[in-house]
Amino acid sequence: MIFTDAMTDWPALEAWSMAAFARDYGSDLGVAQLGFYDWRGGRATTLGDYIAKLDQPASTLSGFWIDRSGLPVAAPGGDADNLWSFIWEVFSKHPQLRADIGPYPHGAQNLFDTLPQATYAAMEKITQNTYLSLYLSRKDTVTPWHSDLLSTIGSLAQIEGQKRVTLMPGHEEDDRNNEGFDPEAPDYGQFPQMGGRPLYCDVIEPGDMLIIPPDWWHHVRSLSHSITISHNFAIPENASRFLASVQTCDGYHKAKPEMRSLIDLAFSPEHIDGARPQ
Ligand SMILES: O=C(O)CCC(=O)C(=O)O
Ligand SMILES: [Fe+2]
Repeated sequence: MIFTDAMTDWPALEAWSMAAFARDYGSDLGVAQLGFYDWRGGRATTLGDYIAKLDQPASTLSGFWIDRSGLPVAAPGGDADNLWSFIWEVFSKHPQLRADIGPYPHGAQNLFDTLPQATYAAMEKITQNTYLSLYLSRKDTVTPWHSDLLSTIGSLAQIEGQKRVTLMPGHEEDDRNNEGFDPEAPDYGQFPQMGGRPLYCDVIEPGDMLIIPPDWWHHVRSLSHSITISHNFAIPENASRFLASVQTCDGYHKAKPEMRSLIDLAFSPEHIDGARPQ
């Protein structure tokens, strides 16, 4: 579902652009990443250089290659020019920019917005995931077919440029071997479980917010250089599914009992019902 009026009050829509980021934060360090779920390291470089060279091969970027554990390497594994996106820890480096995005639609009760800071931190640590990211993507960057982690709701808020998104509703029994499917060139011989299932396709533009229901599969192609905020969250309706997924994480079993109980409590039906607006 695409909301065309969900971001009208977001200062980011006016204030953010590749040009403004290059001007204000060009010397920030980050990684032009190779691969999405097959993360293969990338080019450690500056934001300014990444933006200045959006139309040039990745090998011309200043800096050096790193592998998936972050160590310098002479050459990257695989195709060096097939970059995914630039990862820049924007909200920890510049917390004031957090005020430029939101509010998210009030209709959905985003449980992550009301978590105490310690609980939010415990959740990120236990699940080894970040739930709010900024993607700076080159034209033709492809995010391959996947469903988002832990049965969260996904949202893509488009700030600059266009992206084409193809989606398919989740289907638990059949979805174990979906990775690798290419909806731009579907091979139903290799992926028979996908046959006959609907694919939805649309283009998001600046000001559009796409909401991706839990466990829906999706593929994204940047049609131009593009700025997107990706935010995953839970609402009361999928809180128990989210909690059940968190409880299967390795980190959950390794975490201290106090940390586990912060999460258990925050997403328990009693707590959520108690916090529901009357
Ligand atoms: O914007 C993109 O390229 C894909 C984003 C996405 O699917 C995600 O963040 O999970
Ligand atoms: Fe996704």
